[in-house]
Amino acid sequence: MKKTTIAVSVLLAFCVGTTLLANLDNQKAFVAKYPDAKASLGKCSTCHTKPLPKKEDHELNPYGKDVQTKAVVDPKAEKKTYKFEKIESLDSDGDGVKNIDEIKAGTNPGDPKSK
Ligand SMILES: [Ca+2]
Repeated sequence: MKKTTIAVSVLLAFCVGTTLLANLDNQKAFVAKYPDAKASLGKCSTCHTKPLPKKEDHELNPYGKDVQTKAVVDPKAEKKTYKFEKIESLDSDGDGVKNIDEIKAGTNPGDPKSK
C-alpha cells in the first residue's frame, strides 16, 4: 500500500470514527455536485469550523449552516439530501464573494479569511 493511500485511509477512518457518518455522505454529495472542487473543498472544513471535527465538537461554519437550513430538501427526512444550488448565490461567510464563485475558485465558502 502506498503512503498516500495509507494516509487517506487513516484520515478517512478518523473522519468516520469521529464525526457523524451522515456528514461523510454530505461530503460525498458535495463532491458529486462539484467534482472540480474535490481537491480543495472535498473535506470536513468546507462545512465545519474544525478540519477534523469530533462527534461532540462538530460546529458548522456559516456555509455548513446554510447547507443544513437552506439547501436541505426535507429537514424532517431521516436521510437528508441537499440541493446545493439553492445556496450558490448566497455569500454565507459574508466575505463579499458568492458561494458558487468560491467553490469554482477553490476557496472556502464558509471561511471569511478564505476568498
Ligand atoms: Ca463568501
